[in-house]
Amino acid sequence: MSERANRVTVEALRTDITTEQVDAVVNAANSRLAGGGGVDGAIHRAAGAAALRRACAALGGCEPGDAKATPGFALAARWIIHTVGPVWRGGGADEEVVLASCYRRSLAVADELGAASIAFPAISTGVYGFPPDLAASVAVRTVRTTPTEVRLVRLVAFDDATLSRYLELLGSWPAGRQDPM
Ligand code: AR6
Repeated sequence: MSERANRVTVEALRTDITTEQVDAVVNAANSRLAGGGGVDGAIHRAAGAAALRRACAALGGCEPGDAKATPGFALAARWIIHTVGPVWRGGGADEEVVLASCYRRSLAVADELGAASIAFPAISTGVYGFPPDLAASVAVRTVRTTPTEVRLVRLVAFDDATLSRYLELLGSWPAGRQDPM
């Protein structure tokens, strides 16, 4: 697959993903889609916890590396794409493969929905313990090389170190923007 397989613009920024004005925001969920802490908790609170809990319950769970969508409810985003990252177990349990699958499958679901813009949190780098630098490399590599109809990908950092890593990987300090490849 060519590095030029898609014409996506990839940006990195530091923000609270619940405020993103994109077609779809990605949630770093758990396999029961039961809600939780971190970005999952923030998304549930901002979208409206009761409505989102009901919509998630109807999806019947989600395997690590897979992704499933609900409406965005009270978010500015029209959809929430719930993906389940790998729990870091030292690196020998296909964690990188599963994490790459989260980004790929989320883009595939975005394509099914017709979403043109999507914002990703740094999946698995919180409670699930995936090393942040390695996770950023997987994220950038995967969104750059996955064929998709999505035109804008925002990689949302919640801390300066993650933002710096994204910017370094995107090779565009300080703007954090990568125009069509
Ligand atoms: N906006 C953007 N990024 C955020 C936000 C926010 N509002 N809040 C946290 N982050 P985590 P995981 C960053 O723990 O590691 C949940 O309980 C955070 O700084 O949210 O995939 C689920 O239910 C970190 O860099 O997700 C699962 O049980 C990143 O989001 C479990 O945690 C991911 O951290 C999933 O763990």
